[in-house]
Amino acid sequence: MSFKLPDLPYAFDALEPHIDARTMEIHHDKHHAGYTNNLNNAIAGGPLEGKSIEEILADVSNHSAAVRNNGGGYYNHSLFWTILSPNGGGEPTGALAEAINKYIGTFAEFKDEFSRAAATQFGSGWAWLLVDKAGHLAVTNTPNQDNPLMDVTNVKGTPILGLDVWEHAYYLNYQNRRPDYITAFFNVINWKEVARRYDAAMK
Ligand code: MN3
Repeated sequence: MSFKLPDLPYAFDALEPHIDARTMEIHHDKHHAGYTNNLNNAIAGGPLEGKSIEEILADVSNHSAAVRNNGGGYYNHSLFWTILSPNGGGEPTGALAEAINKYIGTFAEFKDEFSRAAATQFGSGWAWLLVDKAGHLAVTNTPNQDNPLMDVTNVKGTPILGLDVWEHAYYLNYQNRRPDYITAFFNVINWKEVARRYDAAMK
């Protein structure tokens, strides 16, 4: 097997009350596990076997829908678990905070823009904060399991923060109230990890 389902870096109930334990368990053990298995099946014995997920996504337009959907699902959730933390919330500091101020606005303006991107993604998808090729920060959203690493997306770059707005990410606790889930998400963002990803993308 090429790709391995990463362990959650905290307990299923660690993010309560913002994200409930049952949702985390199903999301990680069923959904993310499914994307990982399906990606491995889709690339088994072919030219993509042994490539990094970043390499695969960079020219995903040349690959099957199974690779696009499951490769995206594998990558997106692997990032998502790391940018959540029971000790999260608050605001970023340092170089990341300065870049948000420079390219987006105040933290409150960033929160509004990111929340709007998440709320207005029709159907299933993701909201992103990314570093583009010029080293600027941008907010965007993508449908399904697409992400800014893919050559098929409009706004390309390295994602450093992502929010899953598929119903499977929030429906048990929030039902149709996606805006409440988005608000709660800000209480568990691991800004230390987002800043680490920002620094890595800027290197
Ligand atoms: Mn999901």
